[in-house]
Amino acid sequence: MKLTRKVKEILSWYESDNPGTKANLARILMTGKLGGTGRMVILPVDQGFEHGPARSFAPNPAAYDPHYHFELAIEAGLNAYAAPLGPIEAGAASFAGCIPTILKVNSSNSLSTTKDQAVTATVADALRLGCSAIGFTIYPGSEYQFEMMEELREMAEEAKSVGLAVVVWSYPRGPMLDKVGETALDIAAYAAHMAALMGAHIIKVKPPTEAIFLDAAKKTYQSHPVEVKDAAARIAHIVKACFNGRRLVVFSGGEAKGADALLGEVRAIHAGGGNGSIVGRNAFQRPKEEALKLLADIIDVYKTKA
Ligand code: FBP
Repeated sequence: MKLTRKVKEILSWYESDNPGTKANLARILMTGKLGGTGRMVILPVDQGFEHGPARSFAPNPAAYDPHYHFELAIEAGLNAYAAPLGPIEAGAASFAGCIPTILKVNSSNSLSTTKDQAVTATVADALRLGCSAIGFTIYPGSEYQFEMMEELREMAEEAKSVGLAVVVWSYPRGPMLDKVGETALDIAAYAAHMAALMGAHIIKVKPPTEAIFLDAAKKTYQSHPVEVKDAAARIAHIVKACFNGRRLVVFSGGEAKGADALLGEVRAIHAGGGNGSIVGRNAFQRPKEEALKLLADIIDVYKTKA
């Protein structure tokens, strides 16, 4: 496979990585209908852990079957499929080599009263299952944020040493953050930046709102304003926080919503220079044909020249 100039350029940003990690990043970037463009659409299916089986899969019961998600990601021409250990194991032989996989190595659940995650898989699992990357969530702002960051440091070091890429879900939450704070622009940029500081190859955050939450940051945002009303400008601000665009950043889809609303967000991500979307519920909670149509529309947005 010949890498495109764009993918070669992206790989050059990761100056310390070994050939194995670069090959795995290239695999993700070169797969699917967006292969070679530097943009990505990834299917994440860890919501069974995060929200429970019925909330995740009852809207589209076919999605109770782990093979369904591999098939959806492959048929839609996505770049990668991310999931915890069990679902990746459940399709490992049937789909070996069909699509890059990201093993989600920590998970939370809705029965927990603390903002923390358990480590539920290992780097050895990722290698055994032929994954291209590990995926790890941190909760900046939680009472356990520093332990989570230390766990990430250990797992990222190990993953990189054996040639895997590292994808970090950076989701601010914890005692000082209310719902507005969790997705405020300054907080989202801070969370994305911390993931970059921790050595993430791919950073995943929620699309930011126009709120500025931290009192300490308000003065700076007043003297150096961001066009907060413009969704593309907000995305561009997050991209800047990720080493001025030297790290890949993708944005999550969130709860199931109308196709127009989701496509509006995708257009803003595209216009703001984000690298793509990681869309779970909005994909697998729709009937398959509808999901394939929506994913094709998302891919079309990313295919157009910025
Ligand atoms: P969605 O597109 O379904 O939002 O998936 C993205 C994701 O990051 C999942 O990986 C994760 O399970 C979920 O969001 C967590 O969402 P929340 O923290 O809002 O419950």
